Order: sequence, then structure tokens, then C-alpha cells
Amino acid sequence: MRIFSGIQPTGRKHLGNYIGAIQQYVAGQDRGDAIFCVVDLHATSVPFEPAALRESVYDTAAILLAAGLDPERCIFFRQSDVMEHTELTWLLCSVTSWGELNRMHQFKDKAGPQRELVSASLFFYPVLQAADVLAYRADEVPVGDDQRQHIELMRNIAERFNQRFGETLVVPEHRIPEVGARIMDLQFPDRKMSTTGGSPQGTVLVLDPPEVVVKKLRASVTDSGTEIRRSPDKAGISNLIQILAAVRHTSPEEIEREFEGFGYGAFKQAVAEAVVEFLAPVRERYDELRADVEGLDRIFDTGAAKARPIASETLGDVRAAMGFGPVRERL
Ligand code: AQP
Repeated sequence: MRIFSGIQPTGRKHLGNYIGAIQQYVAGQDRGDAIFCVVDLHATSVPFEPAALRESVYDTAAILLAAGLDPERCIFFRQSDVMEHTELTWLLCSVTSWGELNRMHQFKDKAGPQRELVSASLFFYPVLQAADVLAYRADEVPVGDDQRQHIELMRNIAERFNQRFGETLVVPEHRIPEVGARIMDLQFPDRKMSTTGGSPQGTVLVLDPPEVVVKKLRASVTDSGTEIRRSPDKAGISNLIQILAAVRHTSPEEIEREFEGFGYGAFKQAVAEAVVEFLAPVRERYDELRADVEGLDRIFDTGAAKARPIASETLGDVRAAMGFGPVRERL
């Protein structure tokens, strides 16, 4: 089975990214043929600074490696190093409808508050994401719950391509974790924890010092009740239950049983300590990995050299199916 996922370059990866995505990437290495990339092309869909973008790619790579991605056991590369992604994006646009793209929640959420130019690339973002996955004929895409709609779209794109031009692409499935698929902002627990839309105090960063993590979790917004249980009117406590269950690799039911009769203060302290412990190994390894930019470049070069032939073969089949290039017998 082939697993593929991409992550945006920002050094500010948060607990939601870690639980919803990064943790699954690391586990994916034992489950199949795993391919991951830092999607720097996607980062240009919102305002960005070129020098900061380049640095953020290294920040993100160091976080993923510190979390346990092993370039010996997976293919790990920088998206812009494999140019097949961009050509495939254009070709897939012909089987993507404008109406579908216009219905994407992420586009609406991000285009709305933008004061400067709303770029066409923000609109086409999901097609590039589809090209990333379809280029590797991946069976499975580990993501958080917020990506459900984008994965549905890439499935439609693959199915439509196959119907129109003949069986060429693999239709992928999403893999969304059962626990922690949507970690919420600690200050506004009705919104997801987010890089761009979150509150600073409500967002635990993977690289936050332990005392900052404790402070943010202890200050998290709860309700006027006392019970540690999940309920629609207890969004803050429900979120903390999810977080603790995810970092301890257990179920929310188990957490509710264990903390029955505890007060909110003691529960928040327990969540804070568990999150600090959960993130400690990443913080410990990060600095050394981040300092070695040449080493990171070598990892990217090796990854791109392995990724390119796979993407290139798919692109060749797509081109042939669509009628580009000289006559070629389809295999
Ligand atoms: N709150 C979340 N809970 C669980 N999973 C989450 N993911 C994002 N937020 C949560 C998952 O993290 C992966 C990386 O997403 P990305 O590449 O889009 O990274 P990002 O843009 O830096 O992360 P955000 O926070 O999702 O940014 P905004 O909100 O600004 O767009 C994905 O698999 C995602 O599902």
C-alpha cells in the first residue's frame, strides 16, 4: 500500500498538525510505502516572503524528522524540487469544475479575511493538492478532519479523469485519525486550532517551551460546570479530553472514566503534563537537525531523486492518455 501526504512549510506547527497529521506520517512508515513532502508551492497561495519561505521549509523538515520521519524508511522531499507536480496540476484542471473549487470551505475561509490580493493559486490550491497525491498513485492520504473536502475533490478528479481518458489514476482514500482529527483552539473551542486563523494563546506550538505549553493549557477556556465528560455544550472540556486521549494513545471514554470526580484545575494540569511529555522528544532533537542545513538539503535531494521517477511515470501516462506527445502504445 502506498501512503502520501504533504504539509505546508511553517516553523509554527501546532498540536493539531502534530496529532492530526505528523503522528500518522510517522506511523505510516511501518504500514506501507510512505511518501511525504513539504508543500512549498502551496505556501505561495497566500502572501509570503521568499527568504522566509526558504527558511520555513527547513523548519518544517526539521520538525518532521525530529518527530520520527526516517529518510531511510520513507521518501521525504520538497515539493518544488519535483516539477511534475505543476504540469500535472494544469492537466488535471481540465477535469476539475470551477463550481467544485468555488465550494471549498478553505478557499472561502482564507479568501474572506485577505486584505491584499486573493490569488488564483488560492483558488487552485486543491488541484495542486490532488496532483501531489495522484502523481504517486497513492492509496491512502493521512490528514486531519479539515482536509476531508479536499480529499473528496481529488477522488472526484481521479474518477473523472479515468472515465474520460481511460483507467490511469488511483482513487485515494483519506485516513483521518479516530481521536484528535480536529483539535480545537484552546481559547475559542468552537474553532479548529489553526496556523492562520487561531488565537496565539489558544494554539500550542510543537516547539513551545514546556512552561508556555503548561500556561496555555491551564488557561484554556472551559465552562461553568464541573464534570469531565464530552458534550456539545462543553466544547473546551471535550477538546481537552480529545487531546489527552490522543497523546496517551487511548480513547476519550477511558479518559472520562479515569478523571471522574476530578476538578477542572487538576484535569488541565494532567493534560498539560501529558502534552509536555508528548512533545519533549521533538523539542530535544529539533535544534540539532535544524542547524544542519546541508544535511537537510542532502535529505531533500535524495528524496526528490526517488520521488521524481514515480511522478514522471504517472505524468507520462497522463500525457499519453490525454493525447500529448508522439504516438505511444498504452501499456
Ligand atoms: N486543528 C487540527 N486538528 C487536527 N489536524 C489538523 N491539521 C491542521 N489543523 C488541525 C492537519 O495538519 C495537516 C497539515 O496542514 P497544512 O499543511 O495545511 O498546514 P497548515 O496550513 O500549517 O495548518 P493549518 O493549521 O491547517 O493551517 P490553516 O488553518 O491556516 O490552514 C493537515 O493534514 C491538516 O488536516
